Amino acid sequence: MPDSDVKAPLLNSDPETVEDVFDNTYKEKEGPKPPVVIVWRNVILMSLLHIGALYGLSLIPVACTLTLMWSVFCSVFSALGITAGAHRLWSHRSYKASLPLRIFLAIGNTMAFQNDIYEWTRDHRVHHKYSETDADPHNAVRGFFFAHIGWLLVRKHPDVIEKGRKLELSDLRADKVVMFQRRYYKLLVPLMCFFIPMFVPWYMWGESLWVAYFIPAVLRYTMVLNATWLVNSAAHMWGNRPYDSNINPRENKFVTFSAIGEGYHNYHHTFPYDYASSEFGWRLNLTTCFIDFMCFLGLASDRKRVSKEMVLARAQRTGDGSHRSG
Ligand code: ST9
Ligand code: ZN
Ligand code: ZN
Repeated sequence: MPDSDVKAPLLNSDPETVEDVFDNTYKEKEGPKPPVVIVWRNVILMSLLHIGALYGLSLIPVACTLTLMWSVFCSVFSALGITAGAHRLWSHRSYKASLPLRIFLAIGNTMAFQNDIYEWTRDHRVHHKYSETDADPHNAVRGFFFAHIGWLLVRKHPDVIEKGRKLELSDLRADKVVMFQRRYYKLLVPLMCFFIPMFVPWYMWGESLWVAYFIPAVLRYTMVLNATWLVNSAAHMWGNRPYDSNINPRENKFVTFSAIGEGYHNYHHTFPYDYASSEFGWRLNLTTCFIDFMCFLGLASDRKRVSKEMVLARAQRTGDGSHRSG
């Protein structure tokens, strides 16, 4: 792995560090919890989306090979818009990206349709800072279903909004790409998430509009959504905790595989500023390969990385004993 510009980790007091470090001074409010308010519009839309995706699965045998290849391309492109974009770049600032790369990632991110980058990042920083508490948007203590999809079907806990409003987000407001995407999001999402994935196979190689809508658009969107949600659900419940056994996030191989490198979640919550989101560089980590390739092309720089010594020391101090170096 090229590491010419890989930097030592920043200290929490470094001005470049974003607010993604766990705040152990926050205490959940005592007394009864606020009532759960179901948003039926979201329940209906998410149900229809998942029924459409199941139908899309049944159409795979009649789809052109090129359509299936295009669906894989759209999956990887939209996934990178989340992993390399909203997550490692905008939420954690774990490396720097040039304008063309930020535009590329924002397009992929819009294809992924997981709320705009500003909203995604705000929710994600609040997730790291108040993990597994009322102020965590997808608090995994409330169970697998809530952490996976349930949190998008109900009104947020007031503490999420209260704590989220106090976060420092000026870096996002200063990024023209982020603010442009936010401003035109309602227009750009139907175009990038549904229309383009459907139009290309129909126009370029004569796929039926029906198949082109249900496979590269609906099925691909639903699969990337679920792969992402698994990081919040499965990777907060099942797996080892080699780096910090005091926190819930785990190392989960299945999630790592399906979320192109984002399942090393015990490592990630312990060292959120590491651009590789893992101790092991390229291993099962397409996102890290992509960021390194962008550095090679001169489109990215300043990758932050945690040293081996620091990882080992932390694993010995707070890990669950399952750490294997190398
Ligand atoms: C989706 C997101 O799926 C997925 C994110 C997953 C994150 C995973 C992270 C894991 C690590 C990375 C791994 C990546 C792996 C990728 C693998 C790929 C293969 N702070 O929202 P409202 C304010 S989206 C501060 O309506 P309600 C807000 O600004 C799917 N303020 O709350 C507003 O204020 P104002 C598609 C906040 O009413 C007010 O509060 N999208 C915060 O409770 C009300 O906001 C959907 O389905 C905050 N954190 O409704 C949309 N939050 O009025 C779903 C809110 O002043 N969302 N505010 O502007 C909704 O419909 C609603 O948000 C709701 C809550 C019903 C869920
Ligand atoms: Zn994160
Ligand atoms: Zn997490």
